[in-house]
Amino acid sequence: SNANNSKVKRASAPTIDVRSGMDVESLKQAITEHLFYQQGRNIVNTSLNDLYMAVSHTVHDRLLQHEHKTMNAVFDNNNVRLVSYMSAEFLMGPQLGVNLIDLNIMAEMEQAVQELGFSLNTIMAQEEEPGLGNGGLGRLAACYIDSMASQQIPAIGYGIRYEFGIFDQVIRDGWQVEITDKWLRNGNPWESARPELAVNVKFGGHTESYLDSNEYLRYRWKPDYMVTGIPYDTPIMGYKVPSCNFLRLWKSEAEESFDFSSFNQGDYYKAVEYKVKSENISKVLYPNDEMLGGKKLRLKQQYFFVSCSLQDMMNIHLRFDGKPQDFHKRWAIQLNDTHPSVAVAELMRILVDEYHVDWDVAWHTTCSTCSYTNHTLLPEALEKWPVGLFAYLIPRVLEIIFEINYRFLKEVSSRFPGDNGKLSRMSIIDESGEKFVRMANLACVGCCAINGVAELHTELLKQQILHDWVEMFPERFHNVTNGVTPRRFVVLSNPGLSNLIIESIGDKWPGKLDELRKLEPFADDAAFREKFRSVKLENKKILAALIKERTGVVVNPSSMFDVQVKRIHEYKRQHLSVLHIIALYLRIKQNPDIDIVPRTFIFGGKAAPGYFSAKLIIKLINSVGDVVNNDPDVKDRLKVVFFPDFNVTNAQLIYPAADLSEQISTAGKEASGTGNMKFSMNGALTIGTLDGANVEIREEVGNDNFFLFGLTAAQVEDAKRNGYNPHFIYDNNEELRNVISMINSGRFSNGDTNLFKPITDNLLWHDPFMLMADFSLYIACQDLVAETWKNTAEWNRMAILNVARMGKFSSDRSIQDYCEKIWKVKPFNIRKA
Ligand code: GPU
Repeated sequence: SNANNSKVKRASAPTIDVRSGMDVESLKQAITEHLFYQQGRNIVNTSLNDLYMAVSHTVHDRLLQHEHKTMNAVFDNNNVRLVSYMSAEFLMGPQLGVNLIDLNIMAEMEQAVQELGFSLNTIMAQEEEPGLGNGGLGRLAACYIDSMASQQIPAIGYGIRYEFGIFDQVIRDGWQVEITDKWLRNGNPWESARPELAVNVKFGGHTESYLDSNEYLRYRWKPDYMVTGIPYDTPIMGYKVPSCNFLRLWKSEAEESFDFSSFNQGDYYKAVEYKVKSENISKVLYPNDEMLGGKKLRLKQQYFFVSCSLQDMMNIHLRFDGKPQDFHKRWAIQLNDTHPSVAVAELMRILVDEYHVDWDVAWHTTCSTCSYTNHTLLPEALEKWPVGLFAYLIPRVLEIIFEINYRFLKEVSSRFPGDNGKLSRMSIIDESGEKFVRMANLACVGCCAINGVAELHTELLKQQILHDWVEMFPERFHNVTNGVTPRRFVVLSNPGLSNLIIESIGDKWPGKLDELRKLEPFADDAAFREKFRSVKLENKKILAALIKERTGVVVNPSSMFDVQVKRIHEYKRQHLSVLHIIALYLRIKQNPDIDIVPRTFIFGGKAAPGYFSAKLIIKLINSVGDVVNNDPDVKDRLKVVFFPDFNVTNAQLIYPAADLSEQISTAGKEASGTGNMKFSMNGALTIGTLDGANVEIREEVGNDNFFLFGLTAAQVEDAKRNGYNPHFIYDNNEELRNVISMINSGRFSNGDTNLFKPITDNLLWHDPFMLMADFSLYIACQDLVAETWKNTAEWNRMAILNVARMGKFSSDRSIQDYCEKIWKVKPFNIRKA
C-alpha cells in the first residue's frame, strides 16, 4: 500500500518544466526564474518592464523549441524548397499577445501572471512594438510571415534590424512632430544574435579582370571597405501548428580586421570614422512611404541586406550539399517591391564571380529563383538610382547590370525589330537625361513571376506601367490579392467579437477564415445582432477612454465612429473627409436644429517628415476639430479627433471600435489597401471608391452591404485626357463653394487666410486626385450612410454579413496563392517528416 501511495502521489504532483511546460505551474516557475536569472529581480521588487521581459523570455523559450524542431526537420530533407521573403520593412507590431495565441496558452499565461499578482493586459501593454516599417507594405510582410508559419511553409523573412524604426508621432499645436523611436532601449526578448553566422559585404573600390587557373577571364571586386552583417533571429510561430519559422534581420558593424589592416598608419580617428560609417547602415528606417528619397545611405541599406541575405542563403544551400547553380531548387525569393531588387544582380555576382558558374547557367538559376511584387502605380514611387551612385558604391554590381541589360536589349530588338521606343522604355538604364538604374526594370528582367496586389491593380499594371513587359513576358504576370492575419487583427485585438463568433460557429475560423460564412444566418437573428452591437459598443467605450487620455477630446461611444487611419497621402484623400465634415458643420450652422446623425470622425496616420502637403492636412484636421468640437451650436453631435501615433499597437484598438471605414482614395491609385480588410473583418461598413481591393471586398460582401461612390479608374483617366477642370465643378456646386470659402476665411486658422491656401489652391487649380470631381458623390453617399445608421437592425445586419464574408482576405489565402501560382512550394508537415 505504501508503494501504491507513492505512485499516486507522484502522478498527481505537477511536473514542472520551466523550458517547455505549457501548464500554469511551469509558466509561473519559468517567469520567476527568468525574473531572477535574467533581470536580477524577484516578484516583490520587480518593475513592470522586468516582468514583461521575464514573461516574454518564458514564451521565447517555447518558441525556440518549435523553431529548432522545424528547422531540423526542414534541413534534414534535401527536397524542401524554402521561401525567402526579402523586405526592407517588417512592421511586426507587439509580439507577446500573438505568440500566446499561436501557442494556444493565452488562458494559462493569464492565470499564471494573475497568481503572481499581476495582470497580463498590463504586461502586454508594456511592450514597445518593433516599428520596422512605414505602412501597408511593411505590415503586409509581417502578415505574410505569420501566414507562412501557419500554413507550414518553411520560410525565412530577411530584412534590416533598424536601430530606430518609424518615428513616434506627437501632435503639437496641431502639427506633427517626429520623435526618434528608441524601440530597443529596454531590451528585446524576442531576438537572438547569431554572430557565428556573420557575413561581409563589399563597398566602393574598383573591379579588375584576371585569368583563373583554367585561363578563363574572370572579374574580381577590390572594395574600398567591407561591412559585417550580424543576423538577429526572431521566431515566427504558426497558429496552433508545430511549425515555427524565423525572421532574420541584419545589423551592420565594422569589419574587424579592416580597421587594423587598412589604417596601418595607426590612424585611430580614421578607424573610428569607419566604425561609425559601418554602423550607420542599419541605424534608421527611411520614413518615406511611396516617395523617393534618393539618398545614398538608402541604397547602401538595400545592397547591404540583400547581399547578407543571399550569402546566408547560399551558405545554407551549400550546407545541404547543393551545387551553387541549383540554388533555385532550394530557394524561392519573393522581392517585396523593388527595394531588394538589386538581388537579381547580386545573385548573378555571387554565382559568376564567386562560384564561377557560367553566365547563362547562372542567369537561369537567378530568374528561376526570384519573383517580384509591385505595390504601386504612382510614378513618383518607382525607384531609380543615379548610375554614378551605383558605380561609386557597388561598381561590380553595376557592371553586371550593364551585362544583363546588354543581353536583354538584344533579345528585345530581335523580338520587336525597329521599336526604339520600346527599347528605351524597357532598358534597365534610363538614358533620357542624367542616367539612372531603374529598379523595376531590373526586377522585371530577372524574375520569373511578377505580381500585383489586387485584381484591379494587376490589370492597371498590365495596361499602364508594365505594358511593354506583358508583351514581352505574358506568362510572368499574376495577381495575388493581399490579405491580413485574422489572428492579430481579430482574435487578439477583438476578443469580444472572437468569443461571440466562437459561441456561434466554433473556433476553427482563425485558421480557416472561410468558415466565417457560417455566421451569415445569424445576421437575421435579432438576439445575435444585439450581442454583436453590444460587443461593438464595449470596444467603442475602450477607444473613447483612450481618446480622452491621448487628446483630451470627449467623444460619445454611441455616436457613429467614422474612421480613416492610414499613412497621410494626398491620393488617399484624408482631406475629402475633411470637406465632408465642414459640409456637415455648415448645415448645423445654417440650421442649428437640423436632425443630424451624431458622428465621431477619427483620423490617424503619419506623414513623411518632408511631405509638406501631408503635414498641412494633419494641421487642417486638428484645426477643424478645434472649432467643431468646441462650438456650442454643434451640441456634441460632431467630434473630430486626430489620434496621435497611429501604429500597430494603436491600430489594434481602433479597428474593433469602428462603425464606418473610410477607403476613399482616387480610383486607380491605391494598389490594394489592407486596412480596408481589417475594418470589415471587425464589422465596420465601408464607404469607398472602386479602388484596390475595395473592388473585391464589395464583390465578397455584396453590393448592398458596401457604400460605393465616385469615379471609376477609367473615368478618372478619361477626365484627365479631356482636360479636367476642377474650378468649373467648384463654380457649379454651392455647398462645395461654401466649404472651401470657410477654410479660406480663416475660420479654422484664427483668421489666418493663408495657412491652408496651399491645399485649397491646389484643389481649385490642379486637383490631381480629383476631390472636386468626387465631392458631390461622396456627400450623397455619406447622407445614405447616415440614413442607414438610423436603422440599427439593418446596420448591424450589414455589418455581420461583412464579417461573415471576409474569408477571402485572410493572408493564409494570399500565401496559398503565392505557393500555387508563384513559389511552387507545398506545406511541410514536420510531424510527418
Ligand atoms: N505601399 Br510602393 C506602401 O505601403 N508603401 C510603399 O512604398 C508602396 C506601397 C502599399 C500600397 O499603398 C497599398 O495599397 C498596399 O495595400 C500595400 O502596399 C501592400 O501591398
